[in-house]
Amino acid sequence: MKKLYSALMTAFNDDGSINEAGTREMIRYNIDVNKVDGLYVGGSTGENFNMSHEQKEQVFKIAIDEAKNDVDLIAQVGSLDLNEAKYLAKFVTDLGYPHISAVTPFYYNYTFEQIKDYYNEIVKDVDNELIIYSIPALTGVSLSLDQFDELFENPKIIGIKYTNADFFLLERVRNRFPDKLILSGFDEMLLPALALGVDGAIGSTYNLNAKRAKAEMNAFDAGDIDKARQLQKDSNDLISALIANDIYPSIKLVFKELGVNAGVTKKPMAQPTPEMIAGAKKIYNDYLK
Ligand code: NAY
Repeated sequence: MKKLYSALMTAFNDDGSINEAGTREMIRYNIDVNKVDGLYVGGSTGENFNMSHEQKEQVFKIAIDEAKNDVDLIAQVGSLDLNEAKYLAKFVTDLGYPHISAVTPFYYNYTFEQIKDYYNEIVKDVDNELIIYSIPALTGVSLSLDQFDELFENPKIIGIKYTNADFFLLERVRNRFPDKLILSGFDEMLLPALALGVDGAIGSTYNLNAKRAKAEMNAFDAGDIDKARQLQKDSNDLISALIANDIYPSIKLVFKELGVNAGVTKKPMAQPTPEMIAGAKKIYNDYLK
């Protein structure tokens, strides 16, 4: 069975502090209403790279406390500060997270040897399994087929969160590593990723659209490609509208329409404007009601 994970959002207050109650509401909504298979905690959608160290710890604690053993949990611990990444890997492992993930280190144009060392260091002292978080559009770091192969020499590195529109590479990766976990990261490209044999998907829009995405996965598995294409089209109408309205704040505003207090994004992310709020109401009415 393919798995669907929501990339968990963090509810913030206007002053940039974490709104714990709102974050818990989003977790519950994902588990109870969306019925996702898991949550990706501390990723891009969670605004991890906007957060202080204390806030990262706080979110990891809230998520596992609220989700308990109801769904699978993946904690993204990657950081430009390798010591922080190692600390968080141990922190979440001690909390009971069954998987960790780490973004490729970015900004300084690290060599592959340095990237490899980063991953091996993160997993060295923890009894946990790591999923590489590859998102070249945001990090500028593209790993090649052979480089994935080298990273997989470490048995604790078990898969890739593949947030990349390079389907040639995805096909190569899938076929070179049939036993590795490959989770697709671009929600608007779920269907082509399914066609190439991914094991599931992680995404921001599944916070709102998990049922449609699950139905698409089921249609694909049943061989009903026409239905899967129609569902992808319906999803992409929603995703296009969310992107045009600024995706992260808009998902939170649409959550509010669903009765979930998702707070706001943390500055310097955009704060809601009257136009954005009107846009989110329209998105809810047009695509989710
Ligand atoms: C993360 O860590 O939260 C993710 O990478 C989730 C994947 C999302 N990528 C980003 C950059 O937000 O769900 C996607 C993305 O929002 C969606 O496909 C719309 O482009």
